[in-house]
Amino acid sequence: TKTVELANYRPTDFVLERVDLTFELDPTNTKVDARLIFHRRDGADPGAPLVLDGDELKLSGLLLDQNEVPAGQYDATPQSLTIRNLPEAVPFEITVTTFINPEANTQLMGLYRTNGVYCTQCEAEGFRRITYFPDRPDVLAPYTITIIADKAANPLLLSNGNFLGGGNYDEGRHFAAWFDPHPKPSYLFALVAGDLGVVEDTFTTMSGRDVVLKIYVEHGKEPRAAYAMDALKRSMKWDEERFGREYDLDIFMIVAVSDFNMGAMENKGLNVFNDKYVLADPETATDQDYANIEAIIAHEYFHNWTGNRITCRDWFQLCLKEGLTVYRDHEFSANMRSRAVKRIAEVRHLKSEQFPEDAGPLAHPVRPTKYREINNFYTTTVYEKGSEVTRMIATLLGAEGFKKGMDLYFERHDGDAATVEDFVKCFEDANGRDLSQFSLWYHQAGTPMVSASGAYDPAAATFTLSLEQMIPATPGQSAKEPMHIPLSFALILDNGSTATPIAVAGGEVTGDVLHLTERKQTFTFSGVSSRPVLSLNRGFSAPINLHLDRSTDDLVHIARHDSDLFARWQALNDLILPVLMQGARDIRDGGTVTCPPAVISALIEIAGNDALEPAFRAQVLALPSEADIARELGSNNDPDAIHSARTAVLTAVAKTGSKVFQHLFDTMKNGAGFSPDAASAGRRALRNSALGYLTYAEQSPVRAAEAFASADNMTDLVQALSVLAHRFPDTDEADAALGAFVTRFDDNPLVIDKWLSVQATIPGAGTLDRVKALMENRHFVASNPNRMRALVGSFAFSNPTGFNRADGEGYRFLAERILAIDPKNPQLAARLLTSMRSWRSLEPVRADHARAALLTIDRSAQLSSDVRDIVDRMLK
Ligand code: B3K
Ligand code: ZN
Repeated sequence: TKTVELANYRPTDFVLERVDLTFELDPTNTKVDARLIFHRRDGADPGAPLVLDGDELKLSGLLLDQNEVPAGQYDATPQSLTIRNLPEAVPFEITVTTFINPEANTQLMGLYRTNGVYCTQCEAEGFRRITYFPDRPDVLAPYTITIIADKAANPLLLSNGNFLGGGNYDEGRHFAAWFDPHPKPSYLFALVAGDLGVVEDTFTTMSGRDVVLKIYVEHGKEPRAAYAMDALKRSMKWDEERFGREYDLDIFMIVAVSDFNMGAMENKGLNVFNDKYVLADPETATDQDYANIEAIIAHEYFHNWTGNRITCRDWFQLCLKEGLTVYRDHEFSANMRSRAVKRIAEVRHLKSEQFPEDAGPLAHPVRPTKYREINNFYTTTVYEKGSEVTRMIATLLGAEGFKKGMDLYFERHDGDAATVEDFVKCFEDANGRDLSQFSLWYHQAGTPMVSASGAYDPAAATFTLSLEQMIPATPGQSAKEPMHIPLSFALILDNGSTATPIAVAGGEVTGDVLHLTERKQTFTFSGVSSRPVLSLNRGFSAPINLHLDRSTDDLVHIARHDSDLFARWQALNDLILPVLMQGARDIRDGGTVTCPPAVISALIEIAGNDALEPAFRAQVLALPSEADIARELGSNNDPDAIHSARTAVLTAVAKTGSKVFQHLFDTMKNGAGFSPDAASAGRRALRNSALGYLTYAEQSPVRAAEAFASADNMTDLVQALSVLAHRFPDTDEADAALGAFVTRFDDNPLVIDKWLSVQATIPGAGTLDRVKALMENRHFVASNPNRMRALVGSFAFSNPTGFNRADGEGYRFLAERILAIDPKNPQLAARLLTSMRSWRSLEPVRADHARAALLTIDRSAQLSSDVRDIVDRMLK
C-alpha cells in the first residue's frame, strides 16, 4: 500500500452535483445502480479523466448520459474506474452498475449482513465497496436513495434524510425512497433493511419543529432501548442550550446491530450503533454501560453539526470532527453527572490509553501528515488528545471567548469540508488572539513533560515558580519546538484557603491560568503571606506529564483541603503512585513493599469522609492500575512484580481500613428500586470498592459469594463475580458463580461478553489456557467483534500478568489470532494488535518474546494493509 500525504492534497477535477442510488437487495447478489451527476470544476484540466474509487468491485454496467460507454473510453479494475473524454463545460450523468455480496462481507465495511439485517458502515472508505465513487470527504452532494427488497424479510427499508414514499413492487418485493437534502460525503451514507422492533418518541426543537425519533432494535429488546432514547432527547436539548445547535431533518433514527467494528456511526439522520451502546436494563447493564450509552448516543448525535454539517476536507483532519465531538460529549456528561468525577475518569482514561500510545512506536500528531491505512488513525490520540486540545482552547479563551469562536465556526463553515486551520482561525478571529504557537498541539506528537519547582521567600512574601518543558522525540519527529501550555494553578495556604497572589513577573497569567510558552520560564507572585503548597495543572488543564516534587505532608494537605475535588484526587494519586512504583522495583530486586502509613491513612480518611460524594471516594480507592504503574515506570517493566506490589499495597490499605470498609459496605446500599443515575451509581461503586478491600483483608471468598447471591443489578453482580474469579480462581465459589452467571444469561450475548472478559482478565499465567478453552465455548462466536474483543481483547489489553507471561506464550497466542482474524476482518485484527504498542518498555526477556511474535506477523505474506501498517510501525 502507498502512503497518503497531506501535502499532496488537491481538490477533485469534477464537482459532484447529485447522487441517486437504487439498491435491489439480495443477501448474496445485491444490485446497485448509481446515477451521479458531475460537472468539470472551473479551472480543471479539460482533458482530465474522471477517476472513481472502488474496493473489490466488479463493473457490470456503465452509461454516460444514458448511453453505453464504449470499451475504449474507460478502464475498470477492482480498485478504480477511470472514464475519459468527458464533456468540458456541461454537466453529465454517469450510471454505474455493480453487484455486491453482503453475506460474504466479513470485513463489516460497506454493505453487510448482521443477524439477517442489511446494514452499512462507510467511514472511512467503505462506500467504495458498494459502488465506484469519488470516495473522499470533500465531495459533498444531496442523495436520493431507493431501496427494493423482499417485503416479508425486510419490512423495514431505511436510509438517510427524510422519507419520500414507498409502496409495493413486483414478486413480493416493496420499495422505499429517501431524500437527504443536506449535501454530505459518502462516508455518511447509510442503508438498513430487515425486520426490527422500534421504540418511538418525538422531540420539539427550539424553533418549534417536531422531530420523530426512532430507535430500532431486535424484536423483544424494545424495553432495553428506553435509556438510549432518554439520553438522545437530553442530548438534543443540551446541544440547543449549550451550542445553539438545532436538529435539521424531520426524523432521527438509530439502529442497533450486533456485528459492528466500533462503537457507533454518525450517518446523517440514521446512526448505526453497536447494540452494546444502546441496550440496557438494570438486570443486564452495569453503571458503566449506562454511562457509555449516554456518552455515545450524545457523541453521535453531536456529530450532526460537528462532522456532518461541517465535515472534514480530508482524513488528516479527522480530529476536527472527532476531538471536538469528544470534547462536546465530555461536557455533556459532565453536566449530566458530577463534573469532578467525570473529569477524573477522563484523565484516568487519557493517561491509560493515550499516554502509552504517545510514548510508543504508534505515536502520531493529533493532526497527522501521512498515513498508509486511515482505519488505523481512529486513535485515542485523534479522539482523546484531540478533545484535550479543544479543552485547552476553551481554557485559554475562557467560556465566552470559546463560545464566540464556536459560533463563528458554525456560521462560517456550515456546509463546508473544513480543516484544522479553518477551525483554529475562527477562535483567532473571534478573539483577536494569535494561536499559532498553540497550534503545535495539533502537529507535535508526544506527551510534553513539564518540570516544576517552587520557592517561597517569607521576607518578600513572594513565591517563584520555575518551569521547564521538554517534548520527547516520537517517530518521524526528533526535534520539537516549545509549546503553549496552559497550566491552571493555585497556592494553597496553611489554613486550607487559596491565596490570591499577584503575578509580577515571568509571563502571562490570566486568572488561575499561567501560560508556559518558553522552554524555561520563571513566574514570580507577590502578596503570598505564608508558605503555600502549589497545586498545578489543576483539572488537568494540559495533557502533560508533570514533575513536581512535593512532600507527603504537602500532598496530604491538598488532599484534605483543596476546594477542588479533582485536585484532591490528583494529590492522592501523586501520593500513592510513587509507593506503587517503588514497590514494583523493590519486588523485582527481590525485596518487599513498604507503604508509608501517612499515605494509607490519607486514603482511608477520604474513603470514610461522608461529606464527599461516594463516586469521588470510589475513584480515590481505585488505585492506579497495573498499566498505570507500568507506564510511569516507563522501562524494564516486569508485570509480575507490578502485580505483586499493587496487591501488597491493596492488602495494606485493606487491613488498616477494614472498619471503614465494613461501614461503607453496610451503609452504601441503595434503597428499593434501581436507578442508573450518577449518585446511585456512585454508591454502588463505593460499596463494591469496599467489598474488594474487605476481601483483601479477609482473604476469603465468602463475602463476595454472598454479594453475588444477593445482587439485584448487573453492576453488583459482575463486581462480585470479578472478585471471586480474580481473587479466588478455581475455588468452588468462583466456579459456582461463573456457572450460575452463564446459565442465567445464556441468551444474552452482551452479558456473555462480561462473563468472557471477567475470565480473560484473571491474573496469572494460567489464564491463557482458560482463554484458549473459551474460544471453543459455544458462546464464543469468532466472527462477532464484541465477542472477540471481550475475550481476546480483554486478555491482551487488560490482563498484564496473563498476557505478558514470561515465557512469551501470550504474545504467540495473540500473533496466531491476528493472523487468523486478518483475512476476515482486518480492522479488528489491527486494533487487537495495538495491545502490544508498549512492548519496548518490557524487561528484556519479555521484550524479546514480544519482538519474536511481532516478527511472525511481519513475515506473513498475506497481511492486510491495516495489520501491515501497524506491525511495520511497531517494529521500526
Ligand atoms: N466516526 C465513527 C468512527 C468510524 C471509524 C471508522 N474506522 C464513530 C465516531 O467516532 O463517532
Ligand atoms: Zn466520533
